[in-house]
This record gives sequence, structure tokens and C-alpha cells, in this order.
Amino acid sequence: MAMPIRIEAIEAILVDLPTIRPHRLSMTTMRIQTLVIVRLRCLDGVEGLGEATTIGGLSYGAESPEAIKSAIDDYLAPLLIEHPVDSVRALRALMRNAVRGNGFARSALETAWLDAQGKRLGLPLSTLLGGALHQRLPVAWTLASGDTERDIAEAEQCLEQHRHRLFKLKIGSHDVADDVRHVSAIKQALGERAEVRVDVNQAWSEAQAVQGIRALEAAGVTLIEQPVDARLRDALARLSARFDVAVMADESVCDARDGFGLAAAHAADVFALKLPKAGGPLATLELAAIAEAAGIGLYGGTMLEGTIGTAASLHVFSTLERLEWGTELFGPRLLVEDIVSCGLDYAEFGVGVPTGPGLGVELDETQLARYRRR
Ligand code: MUC
Ligand code: MG
Repeated sequence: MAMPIRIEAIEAILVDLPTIRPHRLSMTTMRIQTLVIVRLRCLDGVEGLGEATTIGGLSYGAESPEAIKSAIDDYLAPLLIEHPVDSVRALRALMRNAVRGNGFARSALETAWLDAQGKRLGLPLSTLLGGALHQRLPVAWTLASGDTERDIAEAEQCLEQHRHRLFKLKIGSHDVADDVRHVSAIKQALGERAEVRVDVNQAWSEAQAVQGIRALEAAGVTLIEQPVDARLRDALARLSARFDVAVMADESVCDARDGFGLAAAHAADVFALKLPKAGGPLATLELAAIAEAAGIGLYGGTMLEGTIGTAASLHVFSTLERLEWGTELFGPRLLVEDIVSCGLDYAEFGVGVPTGPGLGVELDETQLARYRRR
């Protein structure tokens, strides 16, 4: 009998890349993005890549880039090294049984395994997940410069260049009335040429949300993302029931269990899927299945990852029959530099799903050496 192929080495690398402009969210302003890149080497010489990237250190979630690296280096890598590579489900069960939480770290490792397996078999990651239903996906852009006129100019440029026509505005760091003025001005300037959505990143109380959503709905906004604290499920349900405009859960919904709870409580119209939140590609598809069963809309979210994490999301989202709200997989475009040798195919308001084996992207070693944290 042939000897099973085993995992030989795992490395987690912090990569600090500048953003093209300050990116202002309700909880932080980003000037750099820190990618956590995973290299998983197998004894047959195949290497898989994964990414576990969060937003603004500890301002979005409970795992910082440094903690993700430590979870991988100090706990998950010792668990997985010498483990056979034949079953991703076995690897996933091993990680889930030994490590609580830390979904970002587990997601990067599961992705790296799938990349390695795809390269080994000569198949794209989407094929390993059952097959792509879409070759290209629509991509929204986030306007978050903090300045209304600058956001309008940025949106106009996106429209002119056929880059994006879906815009998500980051609000919640000002008074509700100021945010409403900002969003309304942008929507008015763009008119029917663009769709405008907002992400509050949990910043509002329920009373503020009632006031804000009422005004934004009247201004023509089509989607309200995470208006209140992630744990306020009942408030989210009341807001979803009260307004016609679609309400989306992001921080409130990580994996299938969260999704089941929100669906049972009729708490949201749309779920934002993100691989790291769910704890990996397979867990993301489980959450999508809950949403589909409950008639909840789907959106392909981002943690503002670089090309590796974005490619992983593209493969996963390409296998979903319904993705009514499109995606926001623009992360690489927010970064000045990249660490892959060939970027993703952004054109005509969308992005192509890579077709090469595994993730279909290659590291640029020179760029990696230049930007990795020392
Ligand atoms: C979030 O909360 O959705 C997605 C786009 C963006 O600009 O920030 C993220 C995070
Ligand atoms: Mg969000």
C-alpha cells in the first residue's frame, strides 16, 4: 500500500501593506492592512496557501493578526504536522476538536489544504467544492474616505472605468443626521447609475437605527448592514420587520449555528458570508445552506483580504446558486502593493473566478520578502 502523503511544515507570515487611502470605518481608520499568510508544505513537495486577515487589529473581531499567527504557530501547526492530507474533513474535525474559536486561523489552514489538494490533482478549488456555477461575480466598492465630495469623485471614477456600480458606504462614526446627509448627497449625485448601501458596523442603538434607517430608506439606500451590536438579535429582528429596506447581518452571523438562530428569529433579510468568520470554506457553505433553506438572501463579504484570501472567497462563492446581493471582493484593490505574481481579473463591474489549480494564484517571493513583518 502507498504511504499516505503527510503535512510537513506550516508557516504563518504577517504582511503589512499600505492602503491606497485611509479607509474609515465606524470603529477604526485603516492606513495599512495586515495579511496573515499561511504556507502549508506537504511531503510530496506541494505547497498550499491560505490567508487569515482581519480588519484594524482587534477592532472588528476577537482575533488580532498576531493572535492568529500564534494560534497557528503554537497550537494548530503542531497538531497538523505529520497528519495525512487525504481528507479535509478529518483535518477540520481535528482542528475543531482541539481548538475553540479561532475561526480565522482554522479558515486559513483549511484553505491552504484545499489549495494544496487542488494543485496536487490539477483542479480549481471550486471544483473540489462541487463545481463553479459562475465564472464571474459582481463586486461592490466601499466608499470610506471620510469626505463626501471625495467619495463622490471616487464613485464617479469607478463608474467611468466600469469598475464598480454597487457602493457600500461606511457610516456610524458621526451623528445619525450627519451620516444621513453624507449618504443622501452621494446617492443624489449618483442617481440611478449606481446602487448605494450602508454598513454601520454595529455603531447604532436601536433608537438611532430607527431614525437612521427611516431616513436612508427614503433616500433610496437598498441595504442596511449590521446597524446594531452583533449580540442584539431581537433588535435586529425588530428593525428587519419594521422597514422594507433589506437589513443584513454581518458581525451577528459567523457560522451555521448563528445563521440558524437568526433565521429562526426572523432577524435579518440577508447574511454576509465571510470565510474567516465561518471558520473556513466548508463552514461558509454550511451557513449558505441555512440561508437558502430559510429564504434569506446572500452576500459575498470580505475582511479586506489580499489576493490569496479573495481568491479563496471567489472559489467558494462561485459554487452558490443564488448570491442575490453580489460580492464586495475588492480587497486587493484597496492595497497599494500585492504579494502575488499575477492579480485577479477585475473588469466590467466584476471579477473572474480563477481557473488554475487550487486557488489559481502564486506568491511573488520578492514582494513577500519586502513586505513581511520582521
Ligand atoms: C465589513 O464590516 O463588512 C467590508 C468592506 C469594507 O470596506 O470593510 C469590510 C468589513
Ligand atoms: Mg460589514
